[in-house]
Amino acid sequence: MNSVLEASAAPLASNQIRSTVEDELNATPFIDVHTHLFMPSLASLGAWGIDDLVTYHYLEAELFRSSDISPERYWSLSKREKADAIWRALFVENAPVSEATRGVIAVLSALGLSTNCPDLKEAREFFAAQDYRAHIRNVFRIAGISEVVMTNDSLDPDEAPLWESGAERDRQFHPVLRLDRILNRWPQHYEALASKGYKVDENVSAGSVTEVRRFLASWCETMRPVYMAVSLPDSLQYPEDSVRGRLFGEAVLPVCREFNLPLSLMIGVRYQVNPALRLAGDAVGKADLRSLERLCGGFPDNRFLCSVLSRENQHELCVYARKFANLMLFGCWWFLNNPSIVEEITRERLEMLGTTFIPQHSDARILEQVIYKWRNTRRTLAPILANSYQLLHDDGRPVTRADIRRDITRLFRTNFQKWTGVG
Ligand code: RAT
Ligand code: ZN
Repeated sequence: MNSVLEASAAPLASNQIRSTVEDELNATPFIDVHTHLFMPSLASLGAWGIDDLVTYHYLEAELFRSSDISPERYWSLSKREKADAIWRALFVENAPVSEATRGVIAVLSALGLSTNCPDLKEAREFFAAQDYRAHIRNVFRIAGISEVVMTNDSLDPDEAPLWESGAERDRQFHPVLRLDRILNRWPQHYEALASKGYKVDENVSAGSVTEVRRFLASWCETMRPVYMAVSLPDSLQYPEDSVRGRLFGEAVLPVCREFNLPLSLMIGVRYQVNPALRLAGDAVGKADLRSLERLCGGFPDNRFLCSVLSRENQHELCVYARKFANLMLFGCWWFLNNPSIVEEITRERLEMLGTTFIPQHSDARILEQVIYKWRNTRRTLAPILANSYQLLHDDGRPVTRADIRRDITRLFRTNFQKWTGVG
């Protein structure tokens, strides 16, 4: 055995555990299993730079609490003016202590930019000078991620033609076939399928179901996604005599089996409780996870990824993962992605599932957000993981650096790779 291997196999003293966990978290390149980022050939769809960072919809929601500006007035502004309004209200007139505002500060700091300017001039100049592809590589390096998973919509009129004309692949970006328009808003979108030659109708007759299967299969061939995905309301029911209920069982899950793809379910959104806020207008509700039980139990040959938005659903979600080996939990999503809640959920998952889950994804919509979201994940997880190893050590099992490395790699890479066949 060489000395490096010997060192990593040596039992750690109690006071070495925390720093070893921190080292290994920093040294392991993570896979970001759900984002809204786009590979360079789809760059026209993607967001990056200071104006996009500051107008992130998490920050738009916060603007209306700290400023008198009305949503109507805000939406009438240019992107630059919106960013100026948010910067003034949330970063100049107030200390940016919320998770989303602090994230912008962490990004500016990581990129060597000043964090307390009265305006965005310096940051705008910096981003304008970047070469996009080189900037992506640099951002991934700083964030400590090797690759990200995109969210790709085959019914987006701006996105679909880019895939159909053979968008150039990038090994750091994996596609995902997102199904929200089909499963959640069929009446508004079935005509888009019809216009492409699929014989579908509003009521999803038996013939329509076959045609949706054909549509999905064709997109699996074009896009070669690593999974299919859908966000779902807190009111989700399965089985259900509805468009979604029928398409789940008779179109989506069969095509997932045919192409050996997991289906990702993101459950618990209460859509548009305040439509004036647009993307920021969604809220959260506790879901009835018996529907998830029926999906996992009823389709044992399908694999599911699942993230649940309500804090109140987290414990039962862990219980279901103990019952169904075809269920992989991932991430602390959206309103859950705050250190206090991530800490609670991750402790619970480690206690109930060991290392058989994917602790976090970034959900980044703006490229540079991966810097702060992954920095925060590492910072929040270090004491939690260290505590688990400390308890193990105290209970009599020696813990080594090699153990810690294997577990962190499993949590942030191999669980996903095995589930999807990526890498
Ligand atoms: O976290 C978010 O940005 C949400 O708006 C949603 O996009 C969510 O992540 C989703 O994928 O539906
Ligand atoms: Zn998302």
